[in-house]
Order: sequence, then structure tokens, then C-alpha cells
Amino acid sequence: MQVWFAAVIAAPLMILSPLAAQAEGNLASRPETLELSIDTRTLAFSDTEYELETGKYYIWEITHDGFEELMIRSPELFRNAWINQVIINDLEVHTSGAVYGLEFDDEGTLTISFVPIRPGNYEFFAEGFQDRGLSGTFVVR
Ligand SMILES: [Cu+2]
Repeated sequence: MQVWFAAVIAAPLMILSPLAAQAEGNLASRPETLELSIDTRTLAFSDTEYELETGKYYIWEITHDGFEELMIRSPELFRNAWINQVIINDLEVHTSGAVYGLEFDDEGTLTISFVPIRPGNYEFFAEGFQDRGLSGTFVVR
């Protein structure tokens, strides 16, 4: 659905603003992938800090080992970003609002794609494991 999405978003922006078309008018183009692996045996995230920029498109690819059920959350980021979709095994969830959490009941990978819209430091964490090693920060500039 990426091509369809890019065309629908890009076309109106180009009509409305010639500057936007030359600059960063297509928010869904050239995504940057952020990878996160969750090791629940050692209680460790592969990455604990991501530096992001507002107005850029990111795909957060989260892989869980399935050893322990948990939910990944980042309430402040999700409140301060435009969320495009959540994809699980080629099944797409298109959002038009906030995402509460991404729960892994088993091993697997999902992605959530978004555009940060407001600078700030936003924590991400596995609910209930924040103080046991499963937390990190999105630094959005
Ligand atoms: Cu569940």
C-alpha cells in the first residue's frame, strides 16, 4: 500500500505548495528503518536510544523472542507523531489515531510506521519491565 499512499499524500501537497513538493512534501517517501530486538531472557533491548527528526518517515521494526509476553509502548511518542500503519506478517492495520500498545504474545516481528511531529524525549518500554532493563528513549529534534 506504500505506493498508493505516497501518491495520495504527495499529490495534494504538490498542488497546495510548490515549496513542499521540492522539500519534504512527501512524508511517506524514503523511510528510515529503526530496528529493535527484544531479548527477554537477559531483559535487554538491542537499542536504547534513537535520534529522530520531525517530519521524517520512520519504520520501527520490532522483533520479539517470544520467551515472555510483553507489550511495547511509547505513549508520548505515539501522542506526538502521525502514525501511518502497523504491519504484522503482511497484514496491515491502518490507523487514524493513537496506538496504545504493541503486544507480543509470541515471537515475531511487527512494524509501526510514523512521522514524529513534535520534538522531545519520549520513552519507549515494555510495560511492567521499565525498571528491569526494557526501556529506551526516542530523542526527537
Ligand atoms: Cu494478548
